[in-house]
Amino acid sequence: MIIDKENIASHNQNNLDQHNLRFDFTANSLIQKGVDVDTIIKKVSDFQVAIPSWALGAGGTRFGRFSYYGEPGTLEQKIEDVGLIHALTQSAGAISLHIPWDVPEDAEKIKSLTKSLGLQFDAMNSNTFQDQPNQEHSYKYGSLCSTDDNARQQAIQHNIDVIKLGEQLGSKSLTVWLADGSSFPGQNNFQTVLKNTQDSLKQIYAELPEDWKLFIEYKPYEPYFYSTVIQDWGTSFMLANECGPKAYTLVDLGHHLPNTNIEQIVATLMLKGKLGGFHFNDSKYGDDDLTVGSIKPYSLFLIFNELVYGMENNPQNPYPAWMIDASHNLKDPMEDLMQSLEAINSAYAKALLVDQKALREAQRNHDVTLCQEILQEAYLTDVRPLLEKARVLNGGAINPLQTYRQMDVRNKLVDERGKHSMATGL
Ligand SMILES: [Mn+2]
Repeated sequence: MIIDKENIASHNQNNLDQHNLRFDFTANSLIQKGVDVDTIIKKVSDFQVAIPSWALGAGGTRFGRFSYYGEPGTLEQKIEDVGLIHALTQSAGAISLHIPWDVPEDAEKIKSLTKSLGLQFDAMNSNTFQDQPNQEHSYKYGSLCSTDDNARQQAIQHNIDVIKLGEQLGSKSLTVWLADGSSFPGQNNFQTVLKNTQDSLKQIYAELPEDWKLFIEYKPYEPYFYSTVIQDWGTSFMLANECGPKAYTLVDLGHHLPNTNIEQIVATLMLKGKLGGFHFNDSKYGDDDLTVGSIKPYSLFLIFNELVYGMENNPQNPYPAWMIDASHNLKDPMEDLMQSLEAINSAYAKALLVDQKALREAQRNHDVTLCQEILQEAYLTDVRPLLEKARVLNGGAINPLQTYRQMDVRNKLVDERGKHSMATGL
């Protein structure tokens, strides 16, 4: 199923008068305050977030998985789903593949399908956190950290294979999320598993093409409950430094203990030029993988405030790779992803509204009250009309979620794919 721009434009007609009213009010108010509204719209338009291939199927928990109908059963269908989201939102211009869940049978065919939908390939994701059928050596007790040389070598080779596959598709980065760890004190020798991991990552890094990046994720617990080898940003940062200039830390919002000051981590990494990528989601307690902005929208804004500052002031840091890494246990994944995209764009636009000059001045004057006022002034601005404008200018929907429902996309996909199609993934 493909949604063309004329179809979207005709749905936009119903919302156009309302949009124009709202936009004029917001834009005029901001222009009065000296805000360059056109630049903000342009920046929001340019901001593209990758959708991971595993996000289009129903997510599960340790207790089960409730399917919904019309799931994408093939890689082609997953790419088509991202294409639908991108057509409506104009802000999901990339897909991130997970290997081995999404090995393309014909790389060239997949490449041309992706291109025809206006999508690019984001980072490739390797998987050494589960055993595959017919796999020779088990990862039950670790992969890149393993004290079993055969298992470790197999995990290194898998990552190298993923790089090779990514090269065929035109991807430029590899994300390593390492689930290695231990569930009981004494199970692992901390120094041995860290040393093994460092050595494995260096071997993978050595196979990285010149124009590629290696992203190293971290996580304090889960799937193991006592320790993970790469538990925090500091460990990831250290490993990235050990590997070399093409290796970076990747921040996943859900991979922190409650109340961690993530915006400060972002600032530290960008100052050091080592923030490579970002995974968006939201959480209440742990790695809940909830819809972005559904629990802590103000935190998301504060994180974007540091990202915007870093993108403007830290030329030593490359432009980060953006991806949504959420799980959809209850909602239609496509609806959920559109809500996440809206929250991301909203936090970004609000961060762009922060009066950086006034904030610097207030900080210099130790005017703590004013510092807070400046942040709140930006945060409390309703930026939705600006996001609508950014979409409309690119042929997207004024209201993507409403348009998706009016077009009855899900039911059409059920007709096309059947009720009980299943997406690969956890
Ligand atoms: Mn992640």
